[in-house]
Amino acid sequence: SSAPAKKIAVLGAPIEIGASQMGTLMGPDALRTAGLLTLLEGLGFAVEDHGNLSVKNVPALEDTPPENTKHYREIQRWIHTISSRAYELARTGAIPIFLGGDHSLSMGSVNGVARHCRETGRELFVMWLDAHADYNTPATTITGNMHGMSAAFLCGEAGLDSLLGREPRAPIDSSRLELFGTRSIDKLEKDLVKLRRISVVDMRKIDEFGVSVLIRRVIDKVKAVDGVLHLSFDVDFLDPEVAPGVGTTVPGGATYREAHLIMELLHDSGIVHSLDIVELNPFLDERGRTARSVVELIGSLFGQQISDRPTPTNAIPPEH
Ligand code: 5AB
Ligand code: MN
Ligand code: MN
Ligand code: MN
Repeated sequence: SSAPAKKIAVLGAPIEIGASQMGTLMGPDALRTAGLLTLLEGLGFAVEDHGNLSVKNVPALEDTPPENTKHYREIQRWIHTISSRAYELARTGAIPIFLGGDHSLSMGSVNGVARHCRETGRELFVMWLDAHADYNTPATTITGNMHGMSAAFLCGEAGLDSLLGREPRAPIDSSRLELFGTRSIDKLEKDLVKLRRISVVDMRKIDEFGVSVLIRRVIDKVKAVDGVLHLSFDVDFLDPEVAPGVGTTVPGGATYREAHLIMELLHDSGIVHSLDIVELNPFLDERGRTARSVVELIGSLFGQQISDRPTPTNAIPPEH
C-alpha cells in the first residue's frame, strides 16, 4: 500500500479593514471558485477546507489602542483568533494555507505557526513575497493601515504589543525574515529595515541576478539549520500586468515565469510548511484572471509541473 496522502488544511480569513481599499474579504471565496481545492486534491493531497473564520462573536479586548492604527480593535479580534487557529492547524501536521484577506492576517497566522515551531524545536524562517516591506510600526506609518505593519509586528517591533491579547507571542528573529520582490518602502520604514539588517531582495537584485540564484540562497540558509519556511505571498508581488486584482499595485513586479520559478524551486526544496495568500481583491480583478493566476502559482508550489499543465483553450487554433 502507498503512504498516506500529505494533508493540507485551508482556512479563509476574510479580513479587509487592514487595507484602505475594501474588497479583500472576497479573496478566500474567489480562490475557491478559481479551483484551488480541486487542484490540490489532483496533486495528491488530502485537503480539508475549514471554511472562513468570523470574529462576529469574539468579544473585544479592553486595552488602549495605540495611535496611528486604523481599526485596531477589530483587527485585534482577528489576529488572536487567527493565531490560535493557526497553532492548532500546524499541530495536526497538516500544511496550513491561510486565504486572505489583507496582509494584517499574517500577524496571526505566522505567530501561530511560530508557536508550533518553537515547540518542535525547528527554526522558522519567513519569506515575504511582496512589493512592500510591511515593516511599519505605529511610530513610522504614514497611512495607519495595519496591513503595512505585519512583518514589523512579527519581528517583535514595539508598539503593537497587546494585539494578541492572551494568545502567546512567538516573535521571529529579524535575521529569519526574507523580504523578496520589494519595490516600495516608506522612508522611516526603510531606516528601520536597515537598522535591523533585514535581508532585502529588491526588484533590482532580481533583475541583476535572477530569481533562481536568489531563491537558492534562501533555501540554503534554511536547510543549513534544518529549518522550515513560512511563505507569506502578497499578490502585489506580481507585476500589475499579471495580477491587476490588488489594491496596492506597484509597477515593475515579478513576471509570470519568475513567480512560477520561485514556486517550483520552493516545491523542490521541501522546506515550505505553511502559506499565506493575501491581498487578492476580487472587486478589482478582471474576469477572475488574478485569482486564476494565483491558484496556478499555488499549484507550482505544491508540485504541479509546467509540462503537466493543460494547453489553454485559447491556444487551440479554430478548425476550418
Ligand atoms: B501590503 C504603505 N507602506 O504602510 C503603508 O499591501 C503600504 O500588505 C503598505 O504590502 C502596503 O500603508 C501593505 C504605504
Ligand atoms: Mn510542522
Ligand atoms: Mn503585504
Ligand atoms: Mn504589498
